[in-house]
Amino acid sequence: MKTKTFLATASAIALLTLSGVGAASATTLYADPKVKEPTVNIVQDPAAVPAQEAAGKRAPKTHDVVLTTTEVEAKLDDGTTYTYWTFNNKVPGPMLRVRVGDTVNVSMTNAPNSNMNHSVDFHAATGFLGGGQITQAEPGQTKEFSFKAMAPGVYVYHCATPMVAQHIAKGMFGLIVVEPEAGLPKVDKEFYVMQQEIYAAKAKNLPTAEDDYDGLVNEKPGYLVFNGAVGGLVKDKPLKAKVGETVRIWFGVGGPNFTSSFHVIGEIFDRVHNMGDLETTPQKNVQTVTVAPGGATMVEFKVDYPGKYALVDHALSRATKGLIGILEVEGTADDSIIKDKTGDSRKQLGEMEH
Ligand SMILES: [Cu+2]
Repeated sequence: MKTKTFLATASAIALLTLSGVGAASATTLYADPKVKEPTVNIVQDPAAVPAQEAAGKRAPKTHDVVLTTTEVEAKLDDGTTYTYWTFNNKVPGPMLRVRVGDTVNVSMTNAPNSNMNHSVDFHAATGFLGGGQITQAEPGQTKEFSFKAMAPGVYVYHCATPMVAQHIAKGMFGLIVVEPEAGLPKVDKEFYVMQQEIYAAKAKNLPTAEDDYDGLVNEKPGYLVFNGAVGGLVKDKPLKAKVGETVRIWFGVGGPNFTSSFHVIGEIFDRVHNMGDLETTPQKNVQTVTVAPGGATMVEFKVDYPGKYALVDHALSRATKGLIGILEVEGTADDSIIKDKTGDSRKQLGEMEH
């Protein structure tokens, strides 16, 4: 019954806000209460970053971006599934990469079996609510528009169908990088990580986490995660690098509400492009970077020592709700960088996985 109340209230709010297109229809609005099975793995691969172009100016290009909005049952935590709303069955949706001056053609289809309307708002686009005004799509509909990438930066895109906070919290967000005219310096490894809250709770002895409307409006999430699921970037898809490599993390916050204090335990960011700005000289030697909901950053560091590093929001109570990821670094240890003189390090590395 919790789901029914949640959706009904959400659609009532939808009628009062923005362009007013919320739920699809009364007959398809309410979720089937039967036990649901996971159908896909929604955890976005942190290595799924579009290849970097060679640095140097080039003529503008046109990019075709095809997005499908879906509603799928997937693993949220061990023994727990959840109904996600996604772009292309992944959380976050696909990372997109263009260069300033390029044109982006967006074709967004709302899957025919969706129960809700969906849409997309690109923070990199100017006008028409970033596309949100154009792309409101009922199940089965396709909406198309194009925009010019006018300003370099790393930007969030997200569903902009009321209740927008609900659509974001259920997984509908991603990043688009608009590279400066001359491109970006080469690095050895690039990763794509996004943070979100999930407002859901699991009833005792049930395998499915159900949406928690009161939690959503009062900003009390049941879960906080990187790339969609608890443990998604720990056991399922950790980040991997080798000693000596330069690592770049494209980090964004879908939110919808919580600001991240992004930190990698055991590392220092050599360079931080704060607030998604790719043109200003980066800040150097930063421990923790603040990233707003609907905001992003680019951080870079060289990995100097092997082992496991933990990606966290340094508001560390959130780690207890799932907000932790692992960067695994292979290579030869250099005792001059750090040295374990008591032998406790092995034991503690194991603990990081829980
Ligand atoms: Cu949506």
